[in-house]
Amino acid sequence: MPKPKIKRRTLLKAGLGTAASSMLLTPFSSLSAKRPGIMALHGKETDSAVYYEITIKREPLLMGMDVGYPITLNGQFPGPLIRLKEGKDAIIKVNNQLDESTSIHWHGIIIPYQMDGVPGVVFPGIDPGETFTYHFPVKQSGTYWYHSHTGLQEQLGHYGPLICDPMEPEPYHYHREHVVVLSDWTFEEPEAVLMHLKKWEGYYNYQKRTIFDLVNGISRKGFLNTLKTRAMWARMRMNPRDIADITGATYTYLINGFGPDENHALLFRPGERVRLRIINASASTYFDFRIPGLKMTVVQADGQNVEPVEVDEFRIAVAETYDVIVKPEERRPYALFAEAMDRSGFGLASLTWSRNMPAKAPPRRPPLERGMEAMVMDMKMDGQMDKMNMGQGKDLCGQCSPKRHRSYPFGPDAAMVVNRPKCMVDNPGTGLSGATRRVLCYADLKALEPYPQASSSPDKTLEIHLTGNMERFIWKMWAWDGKRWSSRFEDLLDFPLGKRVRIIFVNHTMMDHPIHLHGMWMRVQNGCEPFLPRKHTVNIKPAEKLCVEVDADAFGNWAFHCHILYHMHTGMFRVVRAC
Ligand SMILES: [Cu+2]
Repeated sequence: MPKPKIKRRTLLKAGLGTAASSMLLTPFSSLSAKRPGIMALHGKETDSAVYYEITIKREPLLMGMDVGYPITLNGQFPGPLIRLKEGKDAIIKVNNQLDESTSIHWHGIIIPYQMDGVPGVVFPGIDPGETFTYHFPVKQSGTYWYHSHTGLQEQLGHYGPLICDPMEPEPYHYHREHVVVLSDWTFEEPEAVLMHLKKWEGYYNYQKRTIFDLVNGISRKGFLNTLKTRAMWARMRMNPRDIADITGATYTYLINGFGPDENHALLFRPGERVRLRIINASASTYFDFRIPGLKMTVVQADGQNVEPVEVDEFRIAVAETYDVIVKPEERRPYALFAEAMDRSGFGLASLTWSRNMPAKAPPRRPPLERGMEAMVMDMKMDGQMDKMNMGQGKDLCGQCSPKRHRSYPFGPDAAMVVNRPKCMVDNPGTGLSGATRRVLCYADLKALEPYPQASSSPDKTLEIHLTGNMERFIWKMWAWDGKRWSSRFEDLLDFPLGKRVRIIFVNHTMMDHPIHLHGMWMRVQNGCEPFLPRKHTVNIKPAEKLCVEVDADAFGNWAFHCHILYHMHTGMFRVVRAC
């Protein structure tokens, strides 16, 4: 077992000594400068285009009280806010001053494939010292983001918010807006993080069960039941608390680049309607986002307008965005509280009327466990069949069932196989279902416009089976096209241009996976036909089947992958060919 490392929080408690000693090791005078948070990038605008320039570097920066070594964009971490205009071209010159290749991908933007920014798929990347100019028409509006698609650079801070301002007025009103970029930061090099994950799957999981949990379980559930449940988890070689691969053991959770101790303040005046554009730019963290004392009205998901829905909390998967409108009436600070899904830490900022009035974090909730809710009927584990009879959820995606395969070709790629996956669009996720407060789920997302030819049946159906082996840290996207299985990067997934493709996702793992399709929208089959919401990233829960439809309307090769950086990097990545 690797030695637990000293937690950053412990270091912080040691006070100035730590900061001072790191400063001695890194003699850079600029370090004392306070990070400004998210700043809008200044550019040039003409009648037909907006022009920006970005320079990418790696440089030391004071992160909280420690010195980090992030990738900066125009000297900022996270990168600056880029505002594009629907109807005008975007012309963005990118200078690479790193000593390695880099790239920028415009996440969620419908774009000519040559400008999509994925090295090895659509372009060779931007070499050190080189410049690449992105030039594309902006045909959409809403909240998005951008990030590196090279190696593990995203974990180093190579990301920022992106807003496309609409041509037409939006169907809701607000007095002011704030961008809220959620992310995860580690002082470890991302390559070291990946090495730790490969060597020992529980490396960052300090919330493993203790003997006290066992005694507790026995008194609640009885001796036999407790042992049975434990034996089941042990047979799957998993821990019920493996909710996230990487946890607060190494991560500091950030809002707009600021840690929970840094009192990042976003201002309001009582009575104002405030729009929050919430972006999950994490490499690996899902957040449960809430503002205790305030209802949030969700008006956009992944940059697309939805029928307003009032919630108390929502889970935001990696790479998703939600826009909410809140109306704080009282002269008091409200906590923007982004709790990591596994409860190992949180991001905190204040929505406040005065910078001197920071909000306090609400009480923490206990660590999550993958309950029986995630365990579906019969699962094949290491060749054994386990039968667990549980109620089936409502099947809102109806006809979208995968074929009943007699066997799967996954082999050691899959630690387990889910034979009867469940539709879960009306379930907000592990640990959130059954709550008395209102928590958003996909079934709540209703597009404002019906989609064209909603009733026409798909021209092609593709099953995407997500598999994982946590012990070996191998993650894959297996595709079944009705004739054959494929899982290799080189095997392109054919989307006939101009046709409608139905994708049925099946998650055979015990983790959530945020799957992102470049270049084309996915319409989620959530029971709201014909008002299905369009998304660029869809979360697939453990043992879930989720169905989406894609109109293959964009020529080119497109990346299609899990947006958990370390899953993508170790194999959960495919390429779609639309032609
Ligand atoms: Cu994944």
